[in-house]
Amino acid sequence: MKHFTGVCPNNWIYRQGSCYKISPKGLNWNAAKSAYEALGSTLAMIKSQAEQQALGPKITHEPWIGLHRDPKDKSRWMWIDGTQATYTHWSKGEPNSVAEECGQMYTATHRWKWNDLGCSASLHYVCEIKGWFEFFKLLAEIFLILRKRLVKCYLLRPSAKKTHSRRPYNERYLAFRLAQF
Ligand SMILES: [Ca+2]
Repeated sequence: MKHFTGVCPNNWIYRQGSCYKISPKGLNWNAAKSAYEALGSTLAMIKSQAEQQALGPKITHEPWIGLHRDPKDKSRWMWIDGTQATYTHWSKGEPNSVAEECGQMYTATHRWKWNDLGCSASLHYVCEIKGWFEFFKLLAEIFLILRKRLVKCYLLRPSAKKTHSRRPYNERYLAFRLAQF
């Protein structure tokens, strides 16, 4: 994906289809959560080992991530989009206190592992937005799904005596065309 250096705003980091930025100043977890929402970004959600490995080495300042304890069951962790955290990368012995309800990522000295921490602490934080490439890919997918449905309706219409040979939905072709951007 090295060709898509222009997919993120200036000074954001592009990794695995998303853009990330570490805030220049510290806030408590809830204030950090709100800080960039108006811009369409969220606190970073790290849902796979691949994402952790791609993002981890770029992390400084031991920032907040978009991880918090489930208010209905404090033993469980969830991401700010409401999904349960199935992949986790806790530091040894963490999470270590139900009073610590928010998640942060350590830096290189702790191999970018995670820690639970009281949400009122003032930390830098990592924001995430989807890269423009992902946005265009989503638009193209929606277009192809709609197109496929329209073609299907046309073929099923009883009065339609002729059918046209149409290019089948082809993911490889889509990927090829998107790579031309
Ligand atoms: Ca802790």
